[in-house]
Amino acid sequence: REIAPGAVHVPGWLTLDEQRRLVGECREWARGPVPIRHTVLPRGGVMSVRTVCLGWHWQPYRYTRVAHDVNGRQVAELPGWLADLGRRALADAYGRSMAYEPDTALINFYDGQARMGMHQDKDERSDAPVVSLSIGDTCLFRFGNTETRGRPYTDVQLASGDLFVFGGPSRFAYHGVPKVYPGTGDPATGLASGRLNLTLRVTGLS
Ligand code: MD3
Ligand code: FE
Repeated sequence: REIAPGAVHVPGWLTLDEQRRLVGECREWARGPVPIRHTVLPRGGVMSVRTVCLGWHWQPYRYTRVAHDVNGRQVAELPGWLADLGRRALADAYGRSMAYEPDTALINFYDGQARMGMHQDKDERSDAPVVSLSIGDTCLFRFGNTETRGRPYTDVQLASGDLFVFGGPSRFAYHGVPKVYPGTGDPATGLASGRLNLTLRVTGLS
């Protein structure tokens, strides 16, 4: 389950009930105040995933409270219960409880064609771990290294309910999602198709 130092995969961590609740909440969060959108990159590219943010709004490549790139509204707050879930996730993955105060969640929705290229997450001013929860269709997740976008990397399938924590030396590793496998999710989660990924992060901003 430890894919690399600080990178821990816990398959099937979320119960079906927890997944159903998260799918329902994601549906609400996707409606606004800042609706879910395809992020437009500074050079004009459009990301194939759709993203909605809580706490802080991510726009490449910084966090703001106000969504200048969407509708100028302030993003919804990060609910306390979601930060609690993040603490429980971290404790289960690492086998010990730690202080952890995530202040933002990024929720990505992948349809069957969506991908995420290899990148590092370095817009946060903190090296606190990232907690990732997957719901819906299984994907191919590529976990690389901190030096280059390319090899060596480890390919892992992330299925519905899986938890992944990225801390320590893995926090700034390259990673991406080269493929989603349509039709592999359980409709009982409430998600008929596609994949949801929730990440909890500490921005280090105030
Ligand atoms: C490893 N999301 O939102 S989650 C992202 O499935 C992102 O939507 C992917 O990469 C997704 O930035 C991958 C797993 C993940 C998230 C954050 C990480 C892996 C990470 C940060 C550092 C290292
Ligand atoms: Fe990332």
